[in-house]
Amino acid sequence: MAMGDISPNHPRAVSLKTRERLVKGFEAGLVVGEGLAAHGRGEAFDYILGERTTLQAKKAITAAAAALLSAENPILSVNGNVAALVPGELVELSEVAKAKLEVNLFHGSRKRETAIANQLRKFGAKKVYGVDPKFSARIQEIQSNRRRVDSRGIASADVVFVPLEDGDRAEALRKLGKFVIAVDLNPMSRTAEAANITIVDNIIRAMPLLINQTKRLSKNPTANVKKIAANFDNESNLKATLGLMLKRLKALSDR
Ligand code: PTJ
Repeated sequence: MAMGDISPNHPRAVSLKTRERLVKGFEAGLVVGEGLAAHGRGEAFDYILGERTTLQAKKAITAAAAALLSAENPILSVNGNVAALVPGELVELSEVAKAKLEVNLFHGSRKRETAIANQLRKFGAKKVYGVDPKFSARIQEIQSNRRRVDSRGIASADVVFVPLEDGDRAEALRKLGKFVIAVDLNPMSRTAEAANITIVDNIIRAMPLLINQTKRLSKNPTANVKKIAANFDNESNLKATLGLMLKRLKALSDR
């Protein structure tokens, strides 16, 4: 299907347009082939969720906004998929949460790092971390290319936002005492389990809500905001999300 051929009336228009954005990102050198596969896995979980933002996800979004606002050095980690899907939203969130944007890739490549940084700049980012070798640092506990971080960014961050993440990084960041916020449609992933706050929602739907919650909470007293982040229970929230998925599958199988 050629670009622009998707009718807004198509029953799967949002999903098709999201795929189109990723493919465009792949062709522009932002997304790796593996990123397309990762998106497919996300879609499968989203389908089970009913492609909607659950009450549990909304709670996690509010807690995530509170955690970002309570941080001293919050970082938004940017990979190829999110650079293609939500670049403008990442820039807006970085502004409202006063958080730095850092490019951090699993499938490392200087060329892609530069393309992603340029994409963020195109959407208004004034400063992008993770691309200047002068400030390159290493987190030994991480077993992938993601160990290469910016000394002014992830290395010294207290709160790290890691959307669409693979394997071991959330665990390693936790061991280093950092507060981790994940966005992952798979509530069973190691990242989802290791994070302090996991937003089980499609990044496409979650980002605008996260921006709004951050704007709203920024007007609240700091002590209240800190309490919201501290009171969030990730384990029970993930269990409730899995329960919802089961309930939905059961209802479908009983039809
Ligand atoms: O650009 P790079 O090199 O940093 O690589 C990025 C990918 C995504 C390829 C890399 O991080 C990876 O391989 O990730 P995984 O291990 O496939 O994990 C990605 C997780 O994100 C999976 O659990 C998916 O279910 C989930 N996911 C995929 N698309 C979405 C999503 N979650 C929320 N919204 C989505 N649109």
